[in-house]
Amino acid sequence: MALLSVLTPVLAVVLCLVIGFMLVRSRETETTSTPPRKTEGPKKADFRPWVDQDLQDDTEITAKEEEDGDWADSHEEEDLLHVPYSPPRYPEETMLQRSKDLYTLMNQRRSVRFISPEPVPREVIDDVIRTAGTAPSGAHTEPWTFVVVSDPDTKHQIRQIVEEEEEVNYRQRMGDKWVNDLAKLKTNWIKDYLDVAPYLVLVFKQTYGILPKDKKRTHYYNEISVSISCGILLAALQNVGLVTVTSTPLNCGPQLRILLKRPANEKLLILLPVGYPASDATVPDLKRKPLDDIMVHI
Ligand code: IYR
Repeated sequence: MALLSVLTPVLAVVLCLVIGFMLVRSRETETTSTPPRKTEGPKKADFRPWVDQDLQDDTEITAKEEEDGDWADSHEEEDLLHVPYSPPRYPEETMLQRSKDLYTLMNQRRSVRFISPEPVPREVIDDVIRTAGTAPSGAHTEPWTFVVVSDPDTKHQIRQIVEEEEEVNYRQRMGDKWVNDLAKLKTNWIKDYLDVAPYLVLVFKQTYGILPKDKKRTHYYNEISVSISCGILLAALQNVGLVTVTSTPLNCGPQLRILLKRPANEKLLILLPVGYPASDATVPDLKRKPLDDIMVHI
């Protein structure tokens, strides 16, 4: 009996420890285990990090680092003046004409893989990039960097990186289904245009901004913002009669970022070779979906 009364507090402590340990374990599994997928995202067996996480380039920025970083508050930035805004208003007839003219122009846009080496005026490229920079962005953070490359050596190094990775992509990473889906486009890992095009524009999304004193600034919706700016860039190129192909070289982002000496907060979103179309350029005879297939009017 005496032994039992001595052991009771010991047993109580042991019991508390066991319950506490079990609680901590169950919390850990809740936070670390992935939630069940509702949609048909890649199954565990299909998980291909080089495809699914290609844009993440998280080699240098870990979530931990982001949490620990010194983030700026918006009140630390200046107050913003609001000014009157009155863009031109057109008569309906003019609106209709303009809507048709822009559609006709944009409907002529094609992804072109055969680009002429003919030089393109630098000022035109500057204006095209300026135009891309007019895109809206989350909290007006303008989270884009357009790296314009005309230096032949750098273009060649870009080509070497891209072709080396793309060969592995086509032969192994992309898988048979993807490669078969692309067969009709007659693409492969040989990318002459990376040497030939007078300009390569590598568009980087800034995953966060860097303010004075190394404070970090949140770049809300940075990928959507930069994607919109790319759309405007494509329209601006079409407007001046230049061509490009929206290439997204899988698994090349980190190497290209380092080659171009871009900081770790920047991740490659798209690579655009830019120039006039080659005189013998061809494109696949693709058709676009009719309006009824792309628009729902309620
Ligand atoms: N990035 C490769 C493969 C490729 C992928 C898609 I999706 C395309 O629409 C076209 C090509 C390449 O550039 O060849």
